[in-house]
Amino acid sequence: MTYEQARTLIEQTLPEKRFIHTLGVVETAEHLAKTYGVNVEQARLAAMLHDYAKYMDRDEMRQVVRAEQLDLALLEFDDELLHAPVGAVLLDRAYDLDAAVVSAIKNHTTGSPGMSRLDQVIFVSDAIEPNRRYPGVEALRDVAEQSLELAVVATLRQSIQHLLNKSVRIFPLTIATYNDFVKTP
Ligand code: DGI
Ligand code: FE
Ligand code: FE
Ligand code: FE
Repeated sequence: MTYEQARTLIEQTLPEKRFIHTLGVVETAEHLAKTYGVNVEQARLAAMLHDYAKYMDRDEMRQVVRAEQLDLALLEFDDELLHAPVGAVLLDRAYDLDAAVVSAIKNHTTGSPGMSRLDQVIFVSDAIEPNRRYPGVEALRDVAEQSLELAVVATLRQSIQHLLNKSVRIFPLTIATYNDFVKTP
């Protein structure tokens, strides 16, 4: 699948506000990929596709988790977690995509221990793209200019803190990713 094909698909699939967010992720992912020596074409494509399933029906997504034998633990946590792995598997089935791109889409919400540099670029770009506005986003943008790994840790710290403040359950993979990226002394 080419970037232009992906762009057409996403423009037709997502509402305008989410499409604008997506274009911001593409811009940031391209910049971070160039900065950290990650494949720019893969970064742009993964960024364009990352929220493909964001507005899919909840029960349809839960059905995909079962049918495609994704992690069943996903069904016990916030439905917001589903769009990443479900989008990845649906796109993988429907289009010819590099495994690296599929992985970056799959891991963009929770991260994953040992995730690739491409995965890291998409994970961080999703959090800091220019349309994002929340307390602390400027500090995250600064860290992302210094170190990709430290930006992953900082992004996880802010998102785990946000989840704690909301008193919602935290998906174990999110914590596992945090533990993996915070290096032991
Ligand atoms: O799809 P986006 O809005 O661009 O961003 P995203 O894919 O990072 O999704 C963020 C949403 O996922 C947000 O509503 C919080 C939720 N989320 C992320 N990690 C966890 C989580 N929710 C729970 N309950 N537990 C998590 O570990
Ligand atoms: Fe998302
Ligand atoms: Fe995210
Ligand atoms: Fe997103």
